[in-house]
Amino acid sequence: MRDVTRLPASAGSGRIGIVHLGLGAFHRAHQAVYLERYRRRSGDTAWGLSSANLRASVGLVDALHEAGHRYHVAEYADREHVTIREIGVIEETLFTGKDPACRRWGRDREALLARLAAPETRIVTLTVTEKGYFLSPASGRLLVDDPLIAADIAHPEAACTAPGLLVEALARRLAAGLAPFTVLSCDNMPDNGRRTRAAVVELAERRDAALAAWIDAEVAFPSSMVDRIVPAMTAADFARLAELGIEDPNAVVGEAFSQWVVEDDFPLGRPAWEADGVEMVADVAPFETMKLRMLNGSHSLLAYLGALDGIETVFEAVSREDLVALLRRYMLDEAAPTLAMPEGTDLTAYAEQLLERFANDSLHHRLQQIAMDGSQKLPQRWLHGAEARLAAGGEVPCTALGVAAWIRYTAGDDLAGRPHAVDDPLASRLADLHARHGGDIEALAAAFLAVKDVFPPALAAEPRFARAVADAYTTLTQQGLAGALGALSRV
Ligand code: NAI
Ligand code: CS2
Repeated sequence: MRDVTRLPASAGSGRIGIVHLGLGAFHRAHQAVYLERYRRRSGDTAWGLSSANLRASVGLVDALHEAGHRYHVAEYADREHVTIREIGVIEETLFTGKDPACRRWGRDREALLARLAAPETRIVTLTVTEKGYFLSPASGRLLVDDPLIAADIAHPEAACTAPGLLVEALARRLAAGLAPFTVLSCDNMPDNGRRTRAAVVELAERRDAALAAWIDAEVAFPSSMVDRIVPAMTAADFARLAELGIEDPNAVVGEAFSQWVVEDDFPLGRPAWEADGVEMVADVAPFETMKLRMLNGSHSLLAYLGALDGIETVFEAVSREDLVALLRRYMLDEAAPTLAMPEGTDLTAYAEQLLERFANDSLHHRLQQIAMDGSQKLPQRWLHGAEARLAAGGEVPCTALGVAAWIRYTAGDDLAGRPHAVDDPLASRLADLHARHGGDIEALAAAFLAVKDVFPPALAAEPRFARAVADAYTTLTQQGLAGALGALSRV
């Protein structure tokens, strides 16, 4: 490492203006970093963060508390250049999930609800993963039969889901005559503001129609596009940081690149963070769709195809020419034509920039991490684009190969029979489909395409797509990854 820049943390203030739900790696390396930059530049300390986990892990919540909420973010441009930032904007960490020590839910639930209902809280941000909204990925409707949502409907004051906590907090604000906070989703979902609104309003409707109407009319749910590759930490990451003198169990590592495009709709105000790199726009949808289909769509192709061939990381995957050729073709021929971008957007340059970012050899971004929750990710990454491309008379062979790889991946082992965990809310339902149709590829593909929470009905009913997926599955399982990519390059 030749070039190490170290930036000390801003001073804590004890003041909290933003509550965050989902204290994971990404929050620590993205939203907290923008706020840190803002505070260092402006000196404004009104926007401290209270960050909560509603699920794993209580360990991180308590470790950050012990560390005075200070931690480090290492931003790697490449192997030689890293910026190490200490972060001081988190003022409080809370845990409302199931405490492994006492096996009880909701250790800090009341503290979190009080924080959400406090007049100083003006913004609530979320990174609770796609499944944390409890929406059908394909339709965007609330999963009212999910046991946790059912529990939040039955006992709203003891809410355990993100939508449930937001509804309860907003009800308390309404009762106290306080204006509502702005809700800003920072998860990789299309129209993430509109979707979050749908989850919260639909849940509120089950409780009180007047509350639901107030939320729908008064609460701002701006959408945002978030981008920074922040893989889960590995032992090697901690060891590399230790070599630089950073012994911090709460540290996170990410790429130097970072982007945040936000719809400017904050009735109670917001940090003036434009000068710190946040892009404030009127409509985020084109940027969000571009990022989901090009970046995340490529990631998911690498994840399922690579994992089936025993490849471990994104970097290893893009060291293979045939996989890079697949990504270029997917991005330029299948994703880009479906995007309606503002004048002057160069999607070819964007695709090349993504390939460079994937080739960052300082990141150990495991394909298994990206492969997680495929049922929640596929619609926005591949399927809506494929539907549009087919409707316009185009072909989607790369997407069909990706879908075939995802189906094969959910069987729970790779092409050489090595087992892997399938971490997905629909895992057992998908395993059942394999058990029922495993020997009959056409029936298996048809059964997967009939999963309505994943596949849009028009795409599932498109015979060209069903044929392409079944054919790709056959090639992939009979000829392996190289064979399938070779066959694809000839059509
Ligand atoms: P992580 O594994 O470090 O953290 C996951 C967070 O989600 C934790 O706070 C966990 O408690 C919470 N969570 C998981 N399931 C939940 C549920 N059902 N209800 C409530 N909370 C739940 O993951 P990381 O890296 O922080 O990513 C989280 C999300 O951030 C992603 O799913 C994605 O939407 C978004 N994101 C992540 C990027 C990355 O590179 N890591 C980049 C862009 C967006
Ligand atoms: C990845 C993303 O885990 C995944 O599914 O595709 O989290 C990706 O790293 C980010 O969206 C990059 O901004």
